[in-house]
Amino acid sequence: MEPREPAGPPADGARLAALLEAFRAGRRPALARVISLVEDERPGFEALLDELHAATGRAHRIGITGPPGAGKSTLTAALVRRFREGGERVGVVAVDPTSPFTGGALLGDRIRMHEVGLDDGVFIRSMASRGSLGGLAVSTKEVADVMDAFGFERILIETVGVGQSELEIAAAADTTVVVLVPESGDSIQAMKAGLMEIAELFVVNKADRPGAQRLARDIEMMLHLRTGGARPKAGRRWEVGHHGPPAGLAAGPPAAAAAPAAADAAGAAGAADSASPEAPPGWEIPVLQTVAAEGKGIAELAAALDAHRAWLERSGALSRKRRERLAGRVREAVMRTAAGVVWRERGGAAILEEALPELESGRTSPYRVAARIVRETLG
Ligand SMILES: Nc1nc2c(ncn2[C@@H]2O[C@H](COP(=O)(O)OP(=O)(O)O)[C@@H](O)[C@H]2O)c(=O)[nH]1
Ligand SMILES: [Mg+2]
Repeated sequence: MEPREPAGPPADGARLAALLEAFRAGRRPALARVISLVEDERPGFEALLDELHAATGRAHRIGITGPPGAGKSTLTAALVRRFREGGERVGVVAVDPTSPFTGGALLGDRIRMHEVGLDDGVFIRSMASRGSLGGLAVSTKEVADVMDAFGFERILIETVGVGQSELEIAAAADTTVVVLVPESGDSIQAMKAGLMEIAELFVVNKADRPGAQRLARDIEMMLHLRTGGARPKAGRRWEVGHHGPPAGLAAGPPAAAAAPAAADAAGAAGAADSASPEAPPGWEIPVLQTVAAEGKGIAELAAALDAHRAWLERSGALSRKRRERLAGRVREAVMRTAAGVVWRERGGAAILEEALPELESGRTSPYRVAARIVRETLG
């Protein structure tokens, strides 16, 4: 685990400039400090992100998700070793809702255990997920941006997938890996949790246990069912066969019309892409088997990750994902700014306070009060 930086006094311009200089010089304490500022959304964090933005966009962002205990951390550690052997520098963001710090610390220990001394090419940050049972912390994506700007070639984002924020995970990563284990009902759980929707790579881990083969077959069958008939979902690209897109892809209504919520969350670009008559060949989702604890299947997984990355570039999907990500950042920044204006700068909190008795007695509704606050602060 990297030590968490103490919050310190509010960052002024000169302090931020010095911090940026140290960051750009590749100093790890500066990286840790910038991550903390961003994670805690401390004053100046948006200015920092603004400064770093031009240096982002090079890293391969890999999301690793799945149920608790599936071996995500073990797999992450194994991948880190693999990438390090290849001379790549790796940033890890571990979002563990069950125990944010011990979870990350465990992962850190697991990676360190196998390393001789301190490896400067690995940086691990553990984060708490905020206000939900799993998924991503609010600022996970920005922390990944910071690591990207620092120069890590791979960024691994480990999250528990429990059916809360699949689209968020998928949006944060270039490549989303779903890890399952041969425990009973896992494939059914995956369907329920929506993990099937976001997987670009399946890993059946704990392949040393009975049932791994069957689970892998079940997943393959489900994938086949999905790709056999229906047209691709909004923002997703399933295998489209050997002869170009299925008829439904070109002829059907825009995907956004069928799934407005999903399209909205993932960005509208997916819908536009689905409607394109010249859709690139699809990505055939591989189902791999690993024994992460013994490093088995990791080379194949790394190769599949590279293949997916190459496909992303070839097909144009990478630039689409990046476009969606950038648009998402803008929306989030607008929300943050607007909330600041409403609640702090223009007295929205006072209007709310004043309305509480009326609200309580039922003379007004939360929606009327909200409308009044927006009108009087932003209108
Ligand atoms: N038998 C077996 N156990 C594994 C394998 N990979 C991980 N484990 C064990 O499964 C447990 C949970 O692993 P962990 O990586 O913490 O899972 P996470 O909650 O998904 O991050 C640990 O005790 C691991 O040692 C594997 O391939 N085979
Ligand atoms: Mg874990």
